[in-house]
Amino acid sequence: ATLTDTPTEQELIQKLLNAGQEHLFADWDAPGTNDDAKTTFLTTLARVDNSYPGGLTGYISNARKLLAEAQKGANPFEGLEPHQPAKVDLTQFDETYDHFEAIGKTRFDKTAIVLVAGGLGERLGYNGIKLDIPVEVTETTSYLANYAANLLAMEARMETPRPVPFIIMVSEDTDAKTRASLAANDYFGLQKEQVHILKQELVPAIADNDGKLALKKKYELILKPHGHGDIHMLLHTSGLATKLADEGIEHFVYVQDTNGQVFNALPAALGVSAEKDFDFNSIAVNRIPGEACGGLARLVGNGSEMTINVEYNQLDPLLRATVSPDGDVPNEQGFSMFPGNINVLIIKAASYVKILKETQGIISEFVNPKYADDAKTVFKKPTRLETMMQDLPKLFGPDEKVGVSVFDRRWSFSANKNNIIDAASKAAAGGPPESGATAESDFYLAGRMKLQAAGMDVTEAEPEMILDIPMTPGPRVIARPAFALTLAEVKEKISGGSIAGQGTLVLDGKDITLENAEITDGSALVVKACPGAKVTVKDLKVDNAGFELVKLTAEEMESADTPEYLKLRGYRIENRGAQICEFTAPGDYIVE
Ligand code: UGB
Repeated sequence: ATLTDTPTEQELIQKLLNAGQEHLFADWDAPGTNDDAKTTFLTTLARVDNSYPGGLTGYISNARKLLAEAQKGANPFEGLEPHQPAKVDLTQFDETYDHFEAIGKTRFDKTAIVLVAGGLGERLGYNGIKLDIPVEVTETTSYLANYAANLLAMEARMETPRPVPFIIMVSEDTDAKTRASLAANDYFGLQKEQVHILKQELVPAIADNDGKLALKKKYELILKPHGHGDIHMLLHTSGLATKLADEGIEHFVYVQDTNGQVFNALPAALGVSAEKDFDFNSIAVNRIPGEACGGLARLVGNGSEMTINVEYNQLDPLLRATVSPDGDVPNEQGFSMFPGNINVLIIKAASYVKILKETQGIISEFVNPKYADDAKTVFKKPTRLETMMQDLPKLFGPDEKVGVSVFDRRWSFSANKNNIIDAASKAAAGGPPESGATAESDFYLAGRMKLQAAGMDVTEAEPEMILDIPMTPGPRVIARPAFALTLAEVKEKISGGSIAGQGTLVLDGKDITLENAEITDGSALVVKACPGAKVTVKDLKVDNAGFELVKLTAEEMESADTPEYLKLRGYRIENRGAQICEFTAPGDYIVE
């Protein structure tokens, strides 16, 4: 390279030359030719150098180490046998559930929510950020709006309300659009100061076992995402984990970008974390064999044990080599042997801060190169180091307690991760489609589960196939977080009544009670009450044209005028005459 650069740039170049990266600076044009490209290249190198703890040379040496292990074919599970983890079973709405929920709801003022939203969602193929996709199209609420509403509802239930810290991890792919969405919607009612955006940087791809950084072309690195595990590093380097812990936060809760169910399980899961004093609590579901969701197991051997997520691509080989020669096969209930990780994690702040200080938040990186030769010396394409946020317990010692809280699958988890083609083939193979339609269908299902828990009579509509994806079209029930955050609250506010088929019920507001409401198939009732409006719906029979679920025609599926968020579910929902009762001034109201 022709070193016409600043001293810091020269230092960086020298550092990289010493680290075997001569190829980055070979064949440089003479000064005056392509100078802009050179500057951009050096700026990128400097940015990565700054963002990665240990800098680029640290990254290169970590890569060499991990690549050497991968080349040797080291089995990360050598000598380990999977056993059931410490579990709390919350799959039933029973006394245990009520017990933990009651504890959890007293913890909202000591909880921060961390949303990892740096992923582009390549499997979904949506042209925007996933947080902007509506989780439901009855009222069209985006994932981000839904998360924010849950935070506000948590605040409304605190003895002394305080803002729930909301940390959003973004990446170059999602940063601008996430900020734009927050700004355009006035932060969805949150205070700007309670929202903390942390940006993860991409990392350079690596071309070979010597850790040579891969070039797209002269003066341009290939950069790739480093995985959701970056959140730990960013909470450390930003100082935010320590700051929030100092301000009284006792638990950090990690959620993914498209899981509309997560806040259903949160109160009880927080209760488990608090009562069991878990340093790390993984929310889990009964896993379907072969599903793209890791298995949570207690790995015992080599003189120690550790409860950890075994990622979905590693689970079957581990089971085959140890406890299940047939691999990842269903048990009597049709589930996989180990609970499925849905990447909703609750981490105790005190232990977290300590571990972050000890490790700088670098969470157990791994590398997964695809080799072109048997000797494993050539890669098919450049690889990179990755991290997963659920790997944090790998850094724990024997004193840290890791546990698993198992919830009903559709109560706590239904993501929107797959495009309609892939979702249909997943469904055909007997697995969960995890698509736009199923995520919405499960959103309503959770609403129905709430009504049923309160004793309301719910008759489900027949399942339908939309674009070869099975979904249950109703009843479509939305119990907004403002209405109730816990099952206990739903039970207090709803008694008697029934809803059937494709009936719709939307409840939004803290002081709404429903006594003996009957919503017939296809009818709809929407009740919204502002703070201070006390609404009693009593002995009301709702029989109207309601909301209709209308499948998109082939033409509409093709048309550029159809919003993409409708195309990814294959239908829209139209108001044909729903009864909408909206109370915008404080007072006592009765709807009969
Ligand atoms: N994400 C980031 O913020 N940054 C990144 O660099 C990458 C992702 P995916 P994945 O619950 O179904 C996870 O890609 O990695 C965010 C668990 O590892 O949707 O295939 C991204 O925006 C797996 O054990 O998931 O699998 C999104 O919010 C299982 O639990 C989140 O990270 C699986 O999720 C997840 O990213 C699941």
